[in-house]
Amino acid sequence: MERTLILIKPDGVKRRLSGEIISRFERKGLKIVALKMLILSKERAEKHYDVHKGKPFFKDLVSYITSGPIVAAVLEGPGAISITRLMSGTTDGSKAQPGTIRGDYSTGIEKNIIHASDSAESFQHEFPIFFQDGEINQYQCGDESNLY
Ligand code: 3AN
Repeated sequence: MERTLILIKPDGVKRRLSGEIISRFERKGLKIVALKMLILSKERAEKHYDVHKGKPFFKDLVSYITSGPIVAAVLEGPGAISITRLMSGTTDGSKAQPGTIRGDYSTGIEKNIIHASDSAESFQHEFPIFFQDGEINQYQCGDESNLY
């Protein structure tokens, strides 16, 4: 089954939106298989965002994502990667569709509430920055035959 990583960024946590965001994904039919709150070190943040190294916003991005607690989760379900991206909305909250997380809760490009892996390759790169393999919980939900 497909898995993806989401991060609720410091603005989302501090605005008390963690429960709301996780709830949206659960109601959609995705399953939480790992979940934690942490403050990211500069080193881990730079690793997570290494594709953006050298871009003008890289330093601010790292300093922002390390500025407070984040919530990291691994979500599982068919199409989990594209579903979480669609539900998150486009990067710039001022342009994201209403009904998406960024469209409903963000007005900017840096404080945009959520990160979601954009591909299976990104998930492979990002997952070990936040979790160990043993932290994945495999279990069945009673409604899976109605969902998949
Ligand atoms: P997404 O999170 O939608 O996949 P990416 O991967 O292009 O977007 O960018 C990663 C993060 O970098 C974004 N979530 C955003 O916080 C920040 N970012 C991207 N582009 C800019 C920009 N032009 N100015 C400031 N921050 C940016």
